[in-house]
Amino acid sequence: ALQPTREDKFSFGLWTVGWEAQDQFGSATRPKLDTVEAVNRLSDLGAYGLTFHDNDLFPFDATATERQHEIDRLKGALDSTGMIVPMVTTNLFSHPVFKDGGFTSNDRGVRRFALRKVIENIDLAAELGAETFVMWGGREGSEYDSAKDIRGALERYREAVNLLGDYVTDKGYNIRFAIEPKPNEPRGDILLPTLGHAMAFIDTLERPELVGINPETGHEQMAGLNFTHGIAQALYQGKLFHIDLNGQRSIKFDQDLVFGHGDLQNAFSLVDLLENGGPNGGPAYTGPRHFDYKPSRTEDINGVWDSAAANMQTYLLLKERATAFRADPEVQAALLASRVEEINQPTLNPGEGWEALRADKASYEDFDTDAYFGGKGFGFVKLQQLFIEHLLGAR
Ligand code: 3MF
Ligand code: MG
Ligand code: MG
Ligand code: MG
Repeated sequence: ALQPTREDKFSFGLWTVGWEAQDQFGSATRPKLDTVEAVNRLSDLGAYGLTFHDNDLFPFDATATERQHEIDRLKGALDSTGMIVPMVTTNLFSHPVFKDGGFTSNDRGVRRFALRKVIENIDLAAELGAETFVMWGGREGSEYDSAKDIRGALERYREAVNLLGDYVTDKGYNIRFAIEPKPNEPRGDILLPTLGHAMAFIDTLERPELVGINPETGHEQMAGLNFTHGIAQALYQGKLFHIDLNGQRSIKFDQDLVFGHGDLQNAFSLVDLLENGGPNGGPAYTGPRHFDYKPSRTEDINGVWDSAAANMQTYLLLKERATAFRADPEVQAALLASRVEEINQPTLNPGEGWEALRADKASYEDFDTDAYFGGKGFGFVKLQQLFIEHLLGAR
């Protein structure tokens, strides 16, 4: 069960295993990884998909011939392995031209260039059969409140996403967009910093049904938020179009650790939600399990593949543990005692409005508050300890 298969739908960004490990303070510690090698090795390890930014595959200044050459090499590797490209995204952050943003740069010429760069890349995504197009606006934001008109920038963001919605609709592409929130880094403050901000923004679009979110574990945790809660809300609102799984240890720079190497308890509740939180205890999410992590700077190429395998193995271990947790009669009894399912019972009776509620003395005048809050507890700690025992493999 711990050997990944294609059915598990594990995918990796080309920029993850391909990261040469340059950081703010030091140069690269690994050589460039070839695309074909990345596809072959990920396929051998049991992944089903590769994702990429345009400039992970070919350089920013590639000629049309060079670009096509790299695309053809990728296609060859996909054909020979059976790997697919479920998602494509655009690099609107590496080149200096994007230093004040892509869709929301104060410079209108840059905004038009950014839109064109995305459109060219959407054609490639469609050609490769990708169904999700991620947009991470890492440079959309500011360091200084005086430097950016935020309402104007949101209006330009909206204009851009609306145009891209027109594009895929007019072209008849089977592509949906997923906005990836992040609170900061590289900008001091990034627009659409959390999944909640992003979902509220999506509501303002002309084609909201075409746009969802791609939340990343570490990004929400950088904002001090509970990733599992956020994913649950995204599912509730039908907006979980894609997911970036990784590890983060508290509020600091974006660590991009292996999935589970950060907040392991939250990773466990997340896998339980994704795998068992759907109808009749089945999966709540059926899309790619996409890893957006960085093999640590200390690792050589063997460490890269060890870390890629670790992401998938940890996910499958947590999935196995979550199944055991749900099947344990003691857990079921504890869930019942904690009344966890009762939240799904409507608070009002069928057809009841405020007048009937006000007329119901049992709900207020005669409600025995002491019986509930003076006496019996909810038993949540006992339940959580069972959760921990399962996570630790003690049951
Ligand atoms: C940065 C990211 C990005 C996005 C990517 C699309 C460089 O923190 O997470 O990766 O994930 O642009 O998935
Ligand atoms: Mg990250
Ligand atoms: Mg990231
Ligand atoms: Mg990401």
